[in-house]
Amino acid sequence: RLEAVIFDLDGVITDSAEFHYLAWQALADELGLPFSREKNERLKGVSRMESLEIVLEGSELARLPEAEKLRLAGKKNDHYRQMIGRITPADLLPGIPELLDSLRERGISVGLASASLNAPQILERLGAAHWFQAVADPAKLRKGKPDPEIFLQAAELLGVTPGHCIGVEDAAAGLAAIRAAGMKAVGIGGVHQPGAADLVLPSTAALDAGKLLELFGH
Ligand code: G16
Ligand code: MG
Repeated sequence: RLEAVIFDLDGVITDSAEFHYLAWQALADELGLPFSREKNERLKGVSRMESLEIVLEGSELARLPEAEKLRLAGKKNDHYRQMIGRITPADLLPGIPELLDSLRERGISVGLASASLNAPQILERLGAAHWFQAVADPAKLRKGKPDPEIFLQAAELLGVTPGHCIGVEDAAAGLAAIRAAGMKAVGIGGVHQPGAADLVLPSTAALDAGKLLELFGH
């Protein structure tokens, strides 16, 4: 029986990737480092400090002491927080409000498994916090996606068995995390390897409760 659906945030609930991109671009410009949309693709679903390592790659700044790196990550986050201050409920991706309403009507629990430390504020800005019974805390994790830890933490907070959950993700590392957690995986975006997910949909507009229930034979 399907008991819970656990969502990734960026790329599934809202498109915060664009703001992450602009914030990293601003930091790279300040540091005089090259940065591009191609490089930004590698940052999706990756933690802030791991993202910084990718941004600094190939530059002598990659050898800075940890305290300096934390300061640079903080600068990126200042840019990012300024940008997410402009998010409104209109930034929910297509079909998401309808899906979350329908899961609630059916008594299916909803959780969030985002690597972003800013996720609670983004849910507030989107007016979406009321749909989520649990939000995993990435600060409490030892390992990021593709490790299953974040999805398992969300399931535990919801009090559900992983085998009765579906995880929804746009990134390959996130789909790997869902499958390693023993959950059914739904991939958004249509660029996923065969076998990466139990169901792949081109966008959130194609996602509905009926398709999720079908994965459990309902
Ligand atoms: C998101 C983004 C990543 C970002 C990470 C950490 O993950 O996809 O690009 O680096 O969160 O964000 P923050 O700097 O706000 O803590 P997800 O898991 O929601 O796709
Ligand atoms: Mg994502």
